[in-house]
Amino acid sequence: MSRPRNRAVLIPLGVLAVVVAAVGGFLLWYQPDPLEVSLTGTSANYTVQLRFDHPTVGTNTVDIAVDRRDHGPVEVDRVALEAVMPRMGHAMPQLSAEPRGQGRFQARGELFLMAGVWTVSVRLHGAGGGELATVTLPVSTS
Ligand SMILES: [Cu+2]
Repeated sequence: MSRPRNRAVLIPLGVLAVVVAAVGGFLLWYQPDPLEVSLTGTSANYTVQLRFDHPTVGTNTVDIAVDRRDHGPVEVDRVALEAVMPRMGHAMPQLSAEPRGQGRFQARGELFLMAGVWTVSVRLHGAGGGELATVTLPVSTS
């Protein structure tokens, strides 16, 4: 007469199997892009998040999210990036970002001349004047 006891054990095991399968499936499905780099800088009034699809020598795509530190309305209508490599004295021409609405911008172009550590200055222009946020990141050759 051990049947009821077996069933009491089997049901939790079944639930466990479903949970394990769900978690395993999620882990197989969720693979963050290993080349993507996300960095956050701050200016006087804004938090600026830069997301590089792959910071490399050559053409880069950078998604820029500008949010007010006090959560107020974003009054930035123009954003430009300037990359420098202090160690070797390299400075790249300014790269303008395209506005995508609601404090979101996208820049695409040549930012880095060579592999190594680069500093990117984000110039924010708006009704309230100009502000600057800076991030530093390693850049690879490919
Ligand atoms: Cu160099």
